[in-house]
Amino acid sequence: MGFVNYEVNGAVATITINRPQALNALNSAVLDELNAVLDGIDLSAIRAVILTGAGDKSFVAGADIGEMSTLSKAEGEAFGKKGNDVFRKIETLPIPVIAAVNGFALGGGNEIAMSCDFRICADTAIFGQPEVGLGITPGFGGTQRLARLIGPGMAKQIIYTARNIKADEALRIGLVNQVVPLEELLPTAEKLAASIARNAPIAVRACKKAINEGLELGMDEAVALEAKIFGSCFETYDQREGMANFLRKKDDPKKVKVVDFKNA
Ligand code: CO8
Repeated sequence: MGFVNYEVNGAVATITINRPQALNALNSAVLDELNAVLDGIDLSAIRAVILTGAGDKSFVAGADIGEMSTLSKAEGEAFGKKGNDVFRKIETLPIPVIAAVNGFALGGGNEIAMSCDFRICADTAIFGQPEVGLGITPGFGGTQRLARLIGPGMAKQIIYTARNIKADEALRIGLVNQVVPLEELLPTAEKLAASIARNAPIAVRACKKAINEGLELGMDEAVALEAKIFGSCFETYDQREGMANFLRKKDDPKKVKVVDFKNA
């Protein structure tokens, strides 16, 4: 595919938005390809995904302003829905997705990063929602996810002022989890992904579901959902073997081994 690269290394897949001549801006073709790549992930083998941008300047510099400039109201709404559908697919992918933000994450770029499970970024990264300066609202989930992620007061300030945010501030306000030098970004993301992939996939997926779906509920319903998901882990190979391994280690430390979880 032309605009989106997909690479697999063991149980970790890396998706790279590859349109560096436009700072990886998202036009319809990029969104269509990304959608197809997400549909093609082999969920029986892949346990974590890294999402990044090509080049060392930009993660994603937003939705394509040229493509949007002449849209009608109906076309604007349809374009917003197209992006939202793809980003929701990322958010609800059964396995974790880590955004490795390697530069500009503006508008749709910040929005796609926020649809990932969490974000790490290069010290050169710049975040922002510049839409009001272009006469539009954030339309790929920004008004919703930024407020949920960093709180409505800070989200409103960032969105209304359209100001850019550097990596250190992004870390301070909880938009990203970690800042590293640019050259260490992908190795750090790969290490994180590998450490996730080593754990029981059944349990990791269940945690993602419990956190994402629980956040939509009141606390009584949320803890009931947690109990149900917790219960669903029992009688699985991964639960039986994970716990048996702990008990064997306790019995005899020489019996320490890495559990070969099977997602079963
Ligand atoms: N769309 C289209 N092309 C872009 C975009 C973009 N968002 N960003 C950069 N490019 C292109 C430039 O036009 C330029 O192309 P060319 O070489 O052909 O002139 C190339 O990328 C390189 O960009 P610059 O020369 O501008 O590079 P600089 O280093 O000077 O500046 C910036 C980098 C600061 C990132 C600058 O490019 C910029 O401000 N880009 C726009 C950022 C922006 O405003 N993004 C938000 C867009 S709106 C959005 O994302 C809304 C999402 C919701 C949509 C809802 C739909 C209804």
